[in-house]
Amino acid sequence: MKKKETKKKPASQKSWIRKQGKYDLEILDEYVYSKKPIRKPMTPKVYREKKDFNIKEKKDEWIEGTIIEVTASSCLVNFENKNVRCVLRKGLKVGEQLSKNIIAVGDKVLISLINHNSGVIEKILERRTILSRINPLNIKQEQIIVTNVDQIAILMSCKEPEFNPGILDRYLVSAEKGGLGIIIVINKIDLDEGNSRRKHIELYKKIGYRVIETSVPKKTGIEELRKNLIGKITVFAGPSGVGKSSLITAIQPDLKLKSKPVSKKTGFGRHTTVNVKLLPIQPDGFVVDTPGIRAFRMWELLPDEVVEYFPEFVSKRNKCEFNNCTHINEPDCAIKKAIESGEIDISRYNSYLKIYKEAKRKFKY
Ligand SMILES: Nc1nc2c(ncn2[C@@H]2O[C@H](COP(=O)(O)OP(=O)(O)OP(=O)(O)O)[C@@H](O)[C@H]2O)c(=O)[nH]1
Ligand SMILES: [Mg+2]
Ligand SMILES: [Zn+2]
Repeated sequence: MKKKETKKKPASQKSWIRKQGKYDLEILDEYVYSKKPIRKPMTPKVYREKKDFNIKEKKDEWIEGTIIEVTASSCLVNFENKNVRCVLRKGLKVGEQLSKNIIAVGDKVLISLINHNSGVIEKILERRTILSRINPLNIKQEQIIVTNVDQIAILMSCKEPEFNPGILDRYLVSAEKGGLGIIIVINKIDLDEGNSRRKHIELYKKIGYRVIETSVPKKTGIEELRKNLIGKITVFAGPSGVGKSSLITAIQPDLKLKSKPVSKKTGFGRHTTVNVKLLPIQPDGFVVDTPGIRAFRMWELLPDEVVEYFPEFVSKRNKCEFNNCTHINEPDCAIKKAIESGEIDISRYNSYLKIYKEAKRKFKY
């Protein structure tokens, strides 16, 4: 139940939101899928090399690995199913770009070994993709969450929390913008007695998305999902409580990720997962469990580009009467005609409208 608003709104909107305790949550919720390199990366001094390890540069002995975890003073690099704790050599470059010793989970690196369980990172290889968010401590800064992600598994549950097409569409737009492979996972099908998920599944399959139905207690769809993860880095995303951690644990039981029941009071999850790690799955591949997010806002999305991220709109938009058609009020709009003929679903169009208007509002400032 929503509490009745009693406090008076102060002059500054920001301070009001902060007082209400909403501010941090909203900023933290700002996930972004982007391929762009970071201009001004955060350079925590903890990443800086403290000692010189007196290892001669023997490039032919460098081993390629993947950073799976970053801690305060070092990081964990995985290669050939082994984990080695590594520190950074000074003045490292990311690809050809000098980026002051910044490393991130997902980075492909070349390391030289000191002994069987420790080493030094000699080189960070070019990043293929970057998944980032706004730095919660400095909203002008972008912060890397994980790099080199191949695909995203967007999880929605049938119930607890209720399936929400609007949120799913926001994740989809964001993933399309980042050029990631997409798997829609519909979890908790054991709770969906009336098979209400069917219409959603048909809609997204028709658009061309891969859709996998799963249930953790009934072990349905787990194998199918695992097959889709082999050889790739896959991020699991979706609102809190939909079962991301439970599903990853079902795929790879030795991971034993924490999960908590959704709150009876709010019907939402409890944001159980906090830090970002790459989790190795057998026989080959990694998954990333992310904290659930309640709200989802777009960042750096231009109003006119929104339509590009709705695949079923793309082939239609050139047939509009006006070539700068926004598909809202213009006459002879091919997208609106497609809604009338049933080719485009109204719920997808409503999502388009919401995201477009949001982008437009932001674009003004
Ligand atoms: N009935 C049913 N419950 C499930 C299923 N999958 C997960 N759950 C339950 O849903 C609750 C939340 O699961 P989590 O795995 O913690 O969800 P999460 O998405 O990781 O949540 P955050 O870490 O908060 O983002 C737990 O009580 C799970 O046991 C499922 O397929 N069916
Ligand atoms: Mg979790
Ligand atoms: Zn149009």
